Order: sequence, then C-alpha cells, then structure tokens
Amino acid sequence: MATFDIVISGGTVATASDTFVCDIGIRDGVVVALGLDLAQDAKQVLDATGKYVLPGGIDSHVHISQPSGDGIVMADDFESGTRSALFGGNTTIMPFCLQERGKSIRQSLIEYHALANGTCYTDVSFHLIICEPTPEVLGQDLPALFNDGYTSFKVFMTYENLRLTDPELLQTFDVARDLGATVMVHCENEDAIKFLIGKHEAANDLRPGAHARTRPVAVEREATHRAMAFAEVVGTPIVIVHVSNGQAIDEIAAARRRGVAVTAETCPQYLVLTAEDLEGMDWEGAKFVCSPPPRGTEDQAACWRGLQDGTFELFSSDHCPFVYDSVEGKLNPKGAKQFKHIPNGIPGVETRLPILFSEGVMKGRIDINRFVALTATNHAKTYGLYPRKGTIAVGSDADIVIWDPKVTAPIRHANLHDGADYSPYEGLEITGWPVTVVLRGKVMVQDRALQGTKGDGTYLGR
Ligand code: DUC
Ligand code: ZN
Ligand code: ZN
Repeated sequence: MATFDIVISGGTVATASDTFVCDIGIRDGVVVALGLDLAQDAKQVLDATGKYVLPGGIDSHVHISQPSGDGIVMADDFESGTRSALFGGNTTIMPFCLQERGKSIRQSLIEYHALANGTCYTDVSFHLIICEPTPEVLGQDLPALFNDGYTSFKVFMTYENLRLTDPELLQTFDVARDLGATVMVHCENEDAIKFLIGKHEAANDLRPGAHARTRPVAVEREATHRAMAFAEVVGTPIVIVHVSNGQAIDEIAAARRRGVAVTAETCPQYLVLTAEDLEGMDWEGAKFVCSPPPRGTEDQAACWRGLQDGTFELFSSDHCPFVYDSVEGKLNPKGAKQFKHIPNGIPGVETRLPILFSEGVMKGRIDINRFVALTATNHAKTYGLYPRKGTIAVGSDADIVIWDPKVTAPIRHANLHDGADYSPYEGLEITGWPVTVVLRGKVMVQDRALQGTKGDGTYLGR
C-alpha cells in the first residue's frame, strides 16, 4: 500500500523563511513528510521540477455576496468568487458578514453561511462588519460570537451607512481589547469627503475622476492617525486595511515607534493603478472606483518600500466586484451620471498573487519568502489560522500551489473566473502564473484546468 496519496516532487519549495528543493508527501489532506525520493511511495505524483511550490494563498480581505443596497448587486457569489480565488492560487479566503440594520448579527450569519454552504471551491472563514455597535451588540453579541470563532471584525470611518462615530470606535476597540479580537479599520474621514463632494457637485464636476479628488491622501492620513491614536488610548492592537499612500505609511511607522501595535495591509491597486485611471473616456473610469482610490506613482513607490521594509505584513485584494455594464453595477442609473453613486470596489481576487509575483518577485523587488509571508503566512498568523494554514510543514493542511515562473501572459478578463465583466488590470503583462492548486490534499486545478467541484471548500472556524 502506498504511503502517500499524493507526492509533489522535485519542486522548489518556499515558506516565509526558507527555500529548498524537496518532495512533499500528502496523506488524508495533510502534509505528512518533507523529504527526498518520496515519489515511488505515492498513489499520484505531481511533478513540480523547475517550478515553485508555495503555500496556498490566503486572501483575508474579500467582499462577496455582501448586501450593497440601492439596487446594487455584487458580481460574485461564493461559487464564482471562490472559483476565481482558486484559479488565482488561493486556498482560503476571508469574506465579510455584514451586520444589517434591523437584523441580529446571528441572523445575518445564518443567512451568509447558507449562501456559502456547499458552493465553495476554497476554504472560507468570515470576518464581521460592525456598523451598529449598540450596548447589546458590544456587551452580548460580540463576546458570544467571539466564543463561537468569529474573532475579527471590520469597522469603517467612512460611508454614511457604515461609519462609526469616534465614541463608537473607542467603545468597539475597548470590547476588542477585552476579548482579544482583531479589529480591521477602514480609515477615511467621512466629513471631509462629504465636504469635498459638495464642492465638486457645486462645480458640476461629476465624472468618475472626481471620486479620487474627493478622497485625497489627507483624508486617509488623518483617519489613519486618529484610528491609531484611539488604539493607543484604549491599548488594543488594530489592523489598518488597504493603505494607499506614503503619508499614511509614515503615520503607521511613527505609531509603531510609540509602541502602538499596528498591523498594516496594502493591495495590488495601490501598486499598479493610479488616479489617472479614473479619468477614462466614456465613464470607463468607473471601472477603477474604489476606496481609498489609487494615487500617484510616488505613492506606488512608497507602497513598494512598505512591502520591502516590513511596514506591510499583509497583501490582500479587497476584492469587491461589480459588473461595469449593468444597472445593478457601476453603470446603475444614478452611477452613470454622478461619481458618488458608482459602487465602490474592484475585482482582484484572482490577480492579486500573479501581480505581486510578477511585479515583485520576478522584478527583484521582493524575494520569494517575503512573497509567501505577505500572501499567506501573515494572514494565517494575524487571523488565527496558523499553523493549520499559511505554511508548508508536517501537520499543516496540504494547501499547496505550484507556480510556473516561466509562463508569461497578459491579464485578460476573458481568461479569469469572476462574475464581473472586466478586470481593472486588463493587459498587464504577468510573468509567473499558478498552474496547479491542491486544497487539503485534493487537486482542485491541474495545469490550469478545473478538477475540483463546488463544495470542496469548507468553513474554517477560528
Ligand atoms: N472600499 C471598501 O471599503 N470596501 C470594498 C471596496 C472598496 O472600494
Ligand atoms: Zn474598506
Ligand atoms: Zn474592503
């Protein structure tokens, strides 16, 4: 009888700390051996000679099937979102269950689980979004939910229907500290944005490009500073998500020097898109509307430095897809006339890893170990999935991706698997694509062809 269900042989294995050539023996969905010449003892051999063998990507910032209001519908459900994630080299994604007004978070969770159940191609684990931190939510719901494994939640300082006031932020941070929960903070100053939107409306500047001009760097820098000051006052660690620019990075570095426990995240849109992209002809700029908006080339460079010097531990997609040419998407009746009604968010769960691999590893900006840390290991550590997820080690889930660093092909939405009708990265030349993806010992994608079935992904309690 064979010792291993699968052996991945001859590849260059990289973790967040080491790079080595070896075989990986997998049994019952788990890595059981790292060694040499294991292949003769396997039921199935995946030859990875000349290729990288990496832990499956973990995208800890993904919006899927999130209620968006006003007739707007997200382009991805769990089936299309996780299929797209899988083809992009991910084996776990972490979407958000939104607290809906007038509904208990428990009820929202039951409904969100029902959407995910039996439809996923990757493993999933949910964060919560808290937008109404009432005494009951803070005193009873969050502690009970924490005990049930919902240990992280996102709060917003912008969006009229989501934002928390300063007292609410402080109270929510306080509860997170007592529980040991992880709070992710979206940092933009809503009042300043509203003020600038009013100015642009008065000047009849309503095109998509105005989205970036009404959310300038100062708006994000101030909110980043304030969130970290509150974390310092309360004495709780926080995660600053989707950091877009050098001034916010400087704030994070200064807070760290004061001893504030801050984890920081950036995303592909801040490396390869700019505010110029929002100025496209015929309302095409709507395809790039997300918050914070992409900035300029100097801020791109600052984000690269942050990835290199350790300011950023997390590189996520903030995948938040809407169909462009749809009344339920970017070109909804109001959004087609005025930037402030264009739904915020862009697709990117499938292109996150290829962009960082190609622009980062292949262009010599970061090494392969940093790539693994930024895209898998640090996500597992930050959100309580490590060492089951996020590394290749004996005893860890066999979530493994084989990368071919020799394949060069541009991003074409026609070749992606999400539910949107475009990619903001269309035409970007990529060297290095994931070719084979193994989820808990099951070959889900082999040589870029789907082998797995929906429902192979499972929910991960934490
Ligand atoms: N901004 C968010 O805060 N979330 C989803 C997408 C976006 O653009
Ligand atoms: Zn956000
Ligand atoms: Zn987000």
